Amino acid sequence: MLAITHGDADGVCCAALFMKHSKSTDIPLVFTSPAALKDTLCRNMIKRKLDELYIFDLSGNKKTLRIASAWDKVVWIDHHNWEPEESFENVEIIVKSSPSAARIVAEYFGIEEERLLKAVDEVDTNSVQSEDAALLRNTIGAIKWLFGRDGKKLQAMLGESAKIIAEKGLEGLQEQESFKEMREKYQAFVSQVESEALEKVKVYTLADLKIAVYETPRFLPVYAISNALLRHAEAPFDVIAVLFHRANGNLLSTKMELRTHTGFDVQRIAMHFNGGGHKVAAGASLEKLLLGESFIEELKEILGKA
Ligand SMILES: [Mn+2]
Repeated sequence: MLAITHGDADGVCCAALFMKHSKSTDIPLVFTSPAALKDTLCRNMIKRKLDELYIFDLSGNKKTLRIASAWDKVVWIDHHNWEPEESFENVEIIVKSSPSAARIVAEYFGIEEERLLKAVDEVDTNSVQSEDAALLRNTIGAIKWLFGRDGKKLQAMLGESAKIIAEKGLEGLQEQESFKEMREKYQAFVSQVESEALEKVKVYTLADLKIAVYETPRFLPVYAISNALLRHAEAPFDVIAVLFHRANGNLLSTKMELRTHTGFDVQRIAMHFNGGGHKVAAGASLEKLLLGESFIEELKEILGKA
């Protein structure tokens, strides 16, 4: 058996709920992203029985669906905006609209965890109000920030947080000493990100749309940038584009994250770059360097506005 889930707070909660359902925290678990799902599936087929596969909070496509269908039994639960192109008798796909994928996972397995679900709904829709939601967001944010460059450690720490939530709920996350320290460091970093975002963002106007573009080579939490930009003199923004530029040897790439303050459909833009997600939060991974200026040029064409 194998469970593959998204490497974010929602994905971690899906894993925790699945552990509760399985009455075991000892489940082979892999965290990944929609863009890396094909490789994650392939890598994890080797020397495995291919009996049962669970996929949570990750959108699929024709190829990943076909690869997943090699397992005897597949349960795929997601809340992103996509539709399976093919159906397989051994693959059960539950894709529907929901504030979090965790909420659909809980419903599917019949698990009552309203406190956790409320928190994860707030985090995944970037409308954090409660202390529970802030705790969840800051714990997973801290893990991704501290261990993002060390794949193995990141997997282990995300897995550890899922176990703690499964066993002790959000209180477990609150009490764990090592997590407390991580959250404190992370919160200091986030305040710094917020002031930098306000300083370094570039603002464009395309017809009646306000676009904010932030480019960076570092890992930064997108929600912090988006929230900080609410305080910008030109806010609210219809499109917030965060372009993460990466260099791997000679290979340059850009990870694009799109958000909106106004409910503008940013998924449409992401899809143009072969990405996806939700209408108000979407992204794409590009195997080339895409600078802010070029993004704006392409955006003009996409939106049909000169
Ligand atoms: Mn999600």
